[in-house]
Amino acid sequence: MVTPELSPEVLAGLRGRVRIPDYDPESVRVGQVHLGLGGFHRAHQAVYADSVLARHPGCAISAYTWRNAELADALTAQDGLFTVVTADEDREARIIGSIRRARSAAAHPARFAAEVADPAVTVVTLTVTEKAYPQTSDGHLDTGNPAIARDRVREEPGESVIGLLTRALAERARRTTRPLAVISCDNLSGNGLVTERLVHEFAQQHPVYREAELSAWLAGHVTFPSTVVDRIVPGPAEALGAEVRGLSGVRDAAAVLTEPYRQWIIEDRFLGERPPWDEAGAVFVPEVAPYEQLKLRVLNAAHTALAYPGLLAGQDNVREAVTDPAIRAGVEDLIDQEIIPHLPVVEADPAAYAATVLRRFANPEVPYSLAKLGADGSQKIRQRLAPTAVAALERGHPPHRVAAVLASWIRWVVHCAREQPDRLMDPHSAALLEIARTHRDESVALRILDTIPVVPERLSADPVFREEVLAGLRTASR
Ligand code: CS2
Repeated sequence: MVTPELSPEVLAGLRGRVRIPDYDPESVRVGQVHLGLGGFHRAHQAVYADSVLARHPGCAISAYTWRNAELADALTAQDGLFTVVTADEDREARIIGSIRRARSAAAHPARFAAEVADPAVTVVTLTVTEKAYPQTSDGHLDTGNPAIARDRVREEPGESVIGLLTRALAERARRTTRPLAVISCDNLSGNGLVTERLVHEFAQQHPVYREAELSAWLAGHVTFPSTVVDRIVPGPAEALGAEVRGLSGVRDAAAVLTEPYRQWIIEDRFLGERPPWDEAGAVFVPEVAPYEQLKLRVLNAAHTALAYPGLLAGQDNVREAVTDPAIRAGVEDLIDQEIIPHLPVVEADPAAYAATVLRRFANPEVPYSLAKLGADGSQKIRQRLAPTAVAALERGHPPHRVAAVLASWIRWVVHCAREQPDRLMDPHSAALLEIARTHRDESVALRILDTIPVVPERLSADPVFREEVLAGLRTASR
């Protein structure tokens, strides 16, 4: 017998086998536009929306991948339906119906802009990764970024996320006065503030939007709440398709596996309606900073600290790295000796939080790939580890554990340059490979510190920090 594809027609027949939407997906309306439709969005924001749609039928999502047309087509073929499998003992499978439309933004930029301009839309969410927010070392829009530079002089920008988003907001300004919230769900410190600043700067620098005084309009109609999102969602796994077929009896080309834990903290900064995601467990707070510092500086930093030693040891996923005694000891020392002592005051118990995080990393059901974790190191180190080193230096403590993480990333760059250049995934990979090929030993590290903005200048120019990075490289090579 041919296994049927997931579709609205088969949904009712799945009741009892898997959890299905408690509303009719075909009768809900889009109130949210999302950019960055990957596994994380499907297992996070889409689940929150799914949980509130029965009571709030205007909260469905129109989601855009950045370039991946294949995924958008696969979801469209399933009428937006997909399965989330939660990796706990009973492997719950739940069909999510909140994504009503899926397209690629690169292929449909005008459509994206028109949807953001729709007065029924009250919120735009983004999961576009750190590199989509190009910043100079002092936090301004990086006009040297090639996509930004080209978008700045295009009548209809769309090559960069910031350009496309600003274009969509300009369209909204022409169409409605209803307020909108743009919510970045990326692992950046002050993600709302960063998005707001970059969009305003783009609007001020683009000739048409400057003329239209878009920035002033934005100030009165669009807020950019900061958020902290947390859920470990490993990349696509081949075995998942077969598991979903076993659980629900249907084929699903967009199924996603996730750990049970999820968290969404959102700054309460809305001019209009606030999305009712709190009914699904999201928490609105006046200030996200304490949550953000804990999550970025402990969880994300530990992830990054595990990635490079693990990759260099030939490991495949984070569980292998966190259960390797030597690598684990290094991360525990980093957390205990440098991260926790230099955290700003947080309400939670950071040591208990860190212990939970390391347990989550060791979950055998969630094999998060080190290749994915190690990608975009230049962006991640800056966000996750640099603030700890800055705080340590301010108190006169040489941050040798953070420097050791930077050293392990540099060793990974050198390894890739020598043996597997394709494995270095980074917006700066061309420059990094070039440095690693044309410099020797310690001068590789110094050249990287001098030319690649992996840490703020406050660190890259600091003699103590530079010496610590070199010491980290020497220790590793002994
Ligand atoms: C990870 C994050 O890929 C990465 O760099 O550190 O995606 C992490 O899994 C999430 O932030 C967890 O919430």
